[in-house]
Order: sequence, then C-alpha cells, then structure tokens
Amino acid sequence: MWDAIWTNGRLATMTAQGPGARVPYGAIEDGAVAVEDGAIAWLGPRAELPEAPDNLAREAHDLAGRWLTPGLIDCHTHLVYGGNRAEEFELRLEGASYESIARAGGGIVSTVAATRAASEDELIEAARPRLATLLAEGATTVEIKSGYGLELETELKQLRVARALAESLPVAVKTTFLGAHAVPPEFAERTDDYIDSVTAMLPQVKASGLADAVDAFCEKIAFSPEQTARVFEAARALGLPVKLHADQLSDLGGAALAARFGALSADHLEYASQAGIRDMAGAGTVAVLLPGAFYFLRETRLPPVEALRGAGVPMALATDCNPGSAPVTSLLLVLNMGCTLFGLTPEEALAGVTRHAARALGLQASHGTLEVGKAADFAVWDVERPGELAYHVGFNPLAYAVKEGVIRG
Ligand code: DI6
Ligand code: FE
Repeated sequence: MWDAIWTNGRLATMTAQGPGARVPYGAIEDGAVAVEDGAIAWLGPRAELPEAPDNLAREAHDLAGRWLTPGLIDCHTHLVYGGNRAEEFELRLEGASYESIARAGGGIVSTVAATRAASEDELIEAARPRLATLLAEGATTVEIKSGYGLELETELKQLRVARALAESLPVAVKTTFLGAHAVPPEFAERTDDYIDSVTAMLPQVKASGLADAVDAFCEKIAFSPEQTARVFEAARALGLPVKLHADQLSDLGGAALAARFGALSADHLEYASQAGIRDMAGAGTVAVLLPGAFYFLRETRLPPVEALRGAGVPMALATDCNPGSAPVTSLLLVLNMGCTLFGLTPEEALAGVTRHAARALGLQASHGTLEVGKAADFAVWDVERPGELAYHVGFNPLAYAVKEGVIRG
C-alpha cells in the first residue's frame, strides 16, 4: 500500500519523455501519481495502474482533470531583510537620483542598518508574509540569501532566520551566504579589506552549517572579478558551492568567472558575452534570469536568451525578491514577465521555476520534475493547459500544493 495516490489529472512532468518524440511539458494525460514516505513511488498513465486506486493507497485523491506540476522553486531571493524601501521608490519617482538617495543614507545601506537593528523574531515576522505569498502560488522550495548584514553576526542572523522560516512553514529553504553583496559603511573606500573580512567569515559560516552555498555581486558598483575570485577560492577550499550575480549592469566577464569556478548558477546576465555563455554551457552552469529586477529598475538591455538557448544553457527564472531592485513575491508574475519581457515560451518559463531552478540549487537529483524517487512536491492548478500559468497577470489558479506527499492547508 502506498501512502497516497492522485488520479484523474494531467501531469506536467517537465521531463523529456523518451528520445526523439518530445512531448510538451513532458505531459501525461489522464495520469496518476503515487506517494510513499514523501517521495514519488509511481507515476504514469492511469490505465497502467495495476489495480483500482483504492486498493493501492491508503488515501486516494481525485484531481478532476486538473493539471499537476512539480512544486515551484524560487532559486534566487533575498527575502530576509529589515524595513523596506517604499519611500526610496517614491523619491525616485519624484525625480531623486539613486546617488542622492544613497548619500542621504538610503539605498542598500539603509536595509543593512535596518537588518542589523532587527531582532531574529522581527526578521522572521517581516519575512514570513513574503514567503507565505510565494507558497500561496505553489512554491515548495525557496532559496534565501544573506547579504544585508555585511558582518558575521548579522549575516548568521539572517541565515538562522532563513532556516527558522523553513521550520515554521511547509517549504524547503536553501540558504546562501552573500557576504560579498555590498561594501558596508565601515569599510567605505576599503573594498579589498572588506573582501579580506568576507574570506575570514567563511570558515565560521561553513562551521555554522547555516549556508548551503556562497554568492557574490560582481559589478562595478560592488566587487571586481578579482575580488569575487578571492571569495570563490575561499569557498572552494571549504567545499561550498558558489553562485554569482553576474553581468547585470555591465559585462565584467561574470558569466565566464562563474563557469571557471563550476558555479551552480550565474544570475541576471543581461550583459553576458558570447564567450561567457559558451563557458557556462561547458561548465553546466545554470542561467538564472530575473525579469522582476529588470522590470522594477526599468532596464532596457535584455539578457541574451537566444544565445543561451542556442548554447543549451538551462535557463531558470526567479523573483530576486529584495527591497531595492525587486520587491517581488510572485513566481507566477515572473513566469509572465519571463515570456513577455524576455521572450521565453511558457514551457521554458515553467521549466525555469521547476527543473532548471532545481539544478540552480544543486537539487536536480531530488526535485524539479515529476519522476519516481524524487520528492513528492506538487502544485495542483485549476487551468486548462499549463501555458495558462504564464498567461494570467495577477490571478492565482493554484488549487493546492503538496509538500513531501502532504497536502498543504
Ligand atoms: N543586485 C541587485 O540589484 C540588488 N542586489 C543585488 O545583488 C540590490 C539590492 C538592494 O538594493 O537592496
Ligand atoms: Fe539578487
């Protein structure tokens, strides 16, 4: 007896269904999925079930023709932070420059101050509704970065909050240490010294067990490729996987740098070069595209989607949820933006928040597709076709989600 079975649904497995004959969305019409111990135990056309569903599982659920997809994965967020930047948004729309706001103590430094000042409980309470909003649209795994502490104690506080959120909500959280996010005020004009301090934090971050990966912001307004490489070398020495905010505002060779270190992902990539894309393809580095930041910053330079597609680089999509450049908590909106702004197909967009998002977190063996042996993380949708998930704007067709075999309330 399996623990539970879902029948009478249409399955978007997001796998390649057999060589040659590519089936869109890896779809199985009139499918069934069985679950045992939180993992997928059986999956296929209902007609191939050996017996009636009631004889096969302790619980039988009727999907009534709805679509079932892998649970959604948001593989790039900064959703643990203090305060917000709505006031900065208003000032900018009244004509204030980013620089004048920063000089007046606004910008990223204001989020750092608010995050340092907040208690762990305050950060949990601030982040919980943002995370809950992602869950309400079918997210079952979310990555959360630090990077608003910029000193060890607060960075660890952010990572503890990320872990605590996973305890209090039915979601898996992967954490990323982003000490190299910005230069804190106490290191103004001493960027190299701050990088020394980040590499000195890394052994303690590793020992804490609070970080699953290490990220950095390689950009003119943040850290150079050389400074980023120093962080990555220290991470590699500790056996921590790396990811990179790369080529968002200018081409600093971030894509190639990420590939050189075998990064799980290179994220943003609006200015990535052809050579960088080729290196990513060779290294198996996932491109994480972030249309919410592109939209909110009113950028015009599009990421090289055609070149990424041509090179066979897997493309993930994520919210980049953060208070400065992407106050976004909707993966469904990101699906839509991935299509309307970046030219992805709805199928590519859905793969970007399932299969490829899992790979961007190193979870491709256990998450991201509907396959026997993988985690039983599903989203059940009231839609006629899976492309509808990218089509609606501001409408949520989620019926319910399942996390490790358990229906989420
Ligand atoms: N890229 C960005 O655009 C943001 N962080 C990052 O790595 C900005 C974050 C902020 O302004 O708070
Ligand atoms: Fe980011």
